[in-house]
Amino acid sequence: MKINHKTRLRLLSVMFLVPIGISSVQSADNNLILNAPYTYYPNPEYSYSTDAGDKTDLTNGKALSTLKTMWKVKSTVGWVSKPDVPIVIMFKLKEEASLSKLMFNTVGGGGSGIMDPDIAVYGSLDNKSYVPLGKSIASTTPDPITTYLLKKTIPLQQTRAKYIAVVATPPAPSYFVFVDEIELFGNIPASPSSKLPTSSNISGSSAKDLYEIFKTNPPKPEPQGFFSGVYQTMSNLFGGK
Ligand SMILES: [Ca+2]
Repeated sequence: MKINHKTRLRLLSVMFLVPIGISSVQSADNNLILNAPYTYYPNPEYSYSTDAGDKTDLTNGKALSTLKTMWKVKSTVGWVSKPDVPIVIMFKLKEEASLSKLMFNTVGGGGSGIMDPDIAVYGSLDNKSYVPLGKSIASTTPDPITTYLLKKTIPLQQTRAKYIAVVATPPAPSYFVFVDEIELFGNIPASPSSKLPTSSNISGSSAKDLYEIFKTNPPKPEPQGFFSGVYQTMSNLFGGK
């Protein structure tokens, strides 16, 4: 069979493009909240960092990599909280996703009273009931001199969710929360095997709703991914969806 030039080009396209297409389907996780809007409660109020950019600073794809004094730059979002009072930041994804991890770019060490906060992550399918997905405990032993940038990673066990709440609880002595980027890695559409309980005893539809809950009942220090792991195990045992 004689193959003309045009046909040869088509064959070459198929040979090279098909493998590329397959590899993109199997690609690594994406940051699902890059440039995405978000809500928070309470409003940030730390004087050196608070500005109109607080509405976009957390998902603009820019994270500090050299400065150690995160709280002095406008690209940061900062809160001065009170003992055991959380900061709640919420995201709505375009569709349900399988989530692998959340990364919270903050600062710690203890210098100037700056400690990294506890981070608890909750997920929901309906924005009515939220389920704990994972947690990262605050570092211990504050150093009165040292500060450093810190990217806290919370594994999310491929759990399915569309709505995400990040609950940051600042530790003593000064109760600060500083963050300049939050990244949420996973895949859309969600894997058919990813799961999330459809109800829980944490009910709310806004950052303020969850703030009111956790203000009086702070997130418990569960091991990372504990609840999703338990759910997956129970689901496998009882054939749940
Ligand atoms: Ca800012």
